[in-house]
Amino acid sequence: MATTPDRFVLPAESPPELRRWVEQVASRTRPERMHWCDGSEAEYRLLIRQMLASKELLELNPATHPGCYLHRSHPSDVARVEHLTFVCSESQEDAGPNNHWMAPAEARRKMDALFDGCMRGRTMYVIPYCMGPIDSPYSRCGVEITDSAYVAANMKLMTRIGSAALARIAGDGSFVKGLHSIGELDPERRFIMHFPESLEIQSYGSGYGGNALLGKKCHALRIASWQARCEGWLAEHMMIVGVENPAGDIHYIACAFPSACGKTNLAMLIPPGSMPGWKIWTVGDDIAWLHPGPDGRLWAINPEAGYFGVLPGTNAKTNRHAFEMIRRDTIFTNVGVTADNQPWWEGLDQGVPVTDWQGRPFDPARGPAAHPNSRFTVSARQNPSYSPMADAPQGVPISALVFGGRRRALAPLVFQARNWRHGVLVGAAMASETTAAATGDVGVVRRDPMAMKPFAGYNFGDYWQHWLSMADRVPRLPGIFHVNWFRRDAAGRFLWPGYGENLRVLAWIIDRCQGRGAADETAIGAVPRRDALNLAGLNLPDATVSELLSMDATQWRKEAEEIGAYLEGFGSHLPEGLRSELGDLRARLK
Ligand code: SAT
Ligand code: MN
Repeated sequence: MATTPDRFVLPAESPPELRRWVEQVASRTRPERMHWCDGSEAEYRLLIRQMLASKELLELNPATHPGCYLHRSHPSDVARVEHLTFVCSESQEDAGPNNHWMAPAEARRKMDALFDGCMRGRTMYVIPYCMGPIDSPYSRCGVEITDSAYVAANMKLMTRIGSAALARIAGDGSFVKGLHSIGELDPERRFIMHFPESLEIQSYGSGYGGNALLGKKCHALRIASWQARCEGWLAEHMMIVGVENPAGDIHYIACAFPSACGKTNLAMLIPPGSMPGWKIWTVGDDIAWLHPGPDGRLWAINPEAGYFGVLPGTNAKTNRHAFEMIRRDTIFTNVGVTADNQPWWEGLDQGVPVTDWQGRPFDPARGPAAHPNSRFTVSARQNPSYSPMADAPQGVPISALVFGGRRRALAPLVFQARNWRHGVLVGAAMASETTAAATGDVGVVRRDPMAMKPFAGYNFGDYWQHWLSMADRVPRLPGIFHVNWFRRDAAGRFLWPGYGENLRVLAWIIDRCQGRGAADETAIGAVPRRDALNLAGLNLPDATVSELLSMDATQWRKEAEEIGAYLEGFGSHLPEGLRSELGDLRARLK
């Protein structure tokens, strides 16, 4: 085997285990150059200049969008590829029926062959990163090795990279090893492999989002969920928001919705005019790491430092904060462009696209100008509602956990689980219509427990048991709620206005956490009395409100059957606590 070219200088402050691994990777992948990321602004600008020169990035209109660039990914590489994503635990049972599994030895053989010489002529970037505030005991570090400058630049915006992370790694002793190459961007030679037992990720053949920015879904959810189970905490697909009431009290809520179901919009919500004095503080928009705190409550940090948000539908009305923050220093991926070189996506209420996301003259007959999963990457600090608590090492105390999905029928606007165990069932039973965030059909209802179907790094049965066990670890657990902003009437129209008006529902949730907020106890949980929800100024017809808050026992009996069939698929791993909780639900629905 060839050795590492001695022209590569490895930083003296890097721990021996890291140096050994980098040398190993370099001798397998044979890069032309090696660059250790220090995370500086100068380095970011250098990466941008290089990508402008290689046409990986195009500069957007510097007058309207200073510091903004467009990246067009390969047309076959526009979303996460769940069918090519594997959890490679020693035993298949540990991965569970919820994951694709490959034996670690086989996965390594496959990946070794793909990585062999794959960085010839390219630069290898070594990116030390920290998920979470550098000084938080709850943060965990990793190093991503990649041959993509686009990945390096995105990692700079999305996480805390560079020297401070490297120093922490040297102190921590362990780190997640993430190896990535865009390869040939060939869908036939594309795999995202996770080795939870050895804290490793190997990703080949995709340059896109969750497949390539390894700190995000691969580390902060798949690997971290495994670590969290071993260490007694939770790594969840949840946004975190602080809701400030007119008295100035802030309550923190964490919400799990599947990809492209509005977590980012909710995290940056603008209170409606009819709720003066209310304010929203964004802690995170996608991922929460939840730890039992010293005071007996559950505390959350956002492991990320930036947003990788969906563009279509984003405008001054639906998400003014996002709209404002992406007018500068933002990387746009797969959007259209106007004649004066501004980024354009469907749902933008100004401008006309002349070029589509593939760089062709825009022709509506060929589909939308922006890809439905087109994204912005931006530092969280540009968000006008950025919470200073996002940098607090201890995180924020969580008052309520909220599950939700896209469901045109069945689930009422909001209900509260009866207790923690029932809440775990509510999360485990989540279902949602699929979106463009992953390749495959859009709009099909599928089970997506805790919005973690694509992201749980181990057997869902064991994962639910771990959730149940939090009751023994956390004396003052948050309340658990379920919301559905997407219910429709017989004609297919949305019943609830959504967006900023969702604050009305959050206000009821906070009331409930404080022992207020009138509700009717139903078989599925506590549903608000209509006078307990602030509906002032909405002009919703009575019939609409009734429908939004209705619970149809016949439909729910059928749903309970389907939940039962789904859960039983986990066989002996299904916790007894969940099985009996479902039995109780069935009995209440009789
Ligand atoms: O592609 S990502 O996984 O980063 C975004 C998402 O699907 O939520
Ligand atoms: Mn997500």
